[in-house]
Amino acid sequence: MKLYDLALADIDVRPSPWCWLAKFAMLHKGVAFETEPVRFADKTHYPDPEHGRVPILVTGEETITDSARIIAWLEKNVAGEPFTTTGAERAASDFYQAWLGARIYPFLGPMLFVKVWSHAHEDDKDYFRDTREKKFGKTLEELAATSGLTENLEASLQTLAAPLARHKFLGGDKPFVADYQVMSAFMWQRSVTLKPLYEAPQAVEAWKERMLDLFDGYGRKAKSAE
Ligand SMILES: N[C@@H](CCC(=O)N[C@@H](CS)C(=O)NCC(=O)O)C(=O)O
Repeated sequence: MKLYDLALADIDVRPSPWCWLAKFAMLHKGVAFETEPVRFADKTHYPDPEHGRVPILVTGEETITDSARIIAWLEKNVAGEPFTTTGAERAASDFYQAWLGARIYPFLGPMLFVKVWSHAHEDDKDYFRDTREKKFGKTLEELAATSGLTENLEASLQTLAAPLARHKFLGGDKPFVADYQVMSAFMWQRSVTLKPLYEAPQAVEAWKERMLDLFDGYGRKAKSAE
């Protein structure tokens, strides 16, 4: 199976949180796969240029776009450890995704965009800047200077520390899909810098280390631009 994965100027640096979610999902199911790096601007190498977004999974017979559809496809077609076993887990996964969208990405994104831009391939720089600045109506530098990013992010991580102070993983004794959803945001950060950008509670840091150790250290071995 081939997973199309976004790359920066260094082809081994893979920033996309949605691609990270798909990679964790493949690893969780124990599926052998290779990744195919693609750039932001040139969509001609995407298996579905019209869709123009990654991750895209090509299985041989099927081309599946969107991380949520990839996860649903894996759950249906691949035996092995399920991502969720109960309705409560599926509801919790929906909650974490909404929480990421409301309480993590709005603060982490503005912190990271300039860094992603600075490490993007020269051919991608204008495209990345233009698309993000149009979306947010501010320059990347203005976004990075938004007041309260650190404070807001740190407050959100205090919330994440509540389950992680009592459980090894968000899934309890073992990771379930929400662990991958949340860790994917931190893999985005890690792909551009290993330097600390804010303070995280000890319970969150310890969980991150456990997540990096999973699957023979797949996340830990991933290359960072800085
Ligand atoms: N909902 C989609 C989102 C995919 C997405 O937005 N991917 C971004 C990378 S994180 C992308 O392909 N960006 C290419 C671009 O900006 O043109 C999913 O979950 O797969």
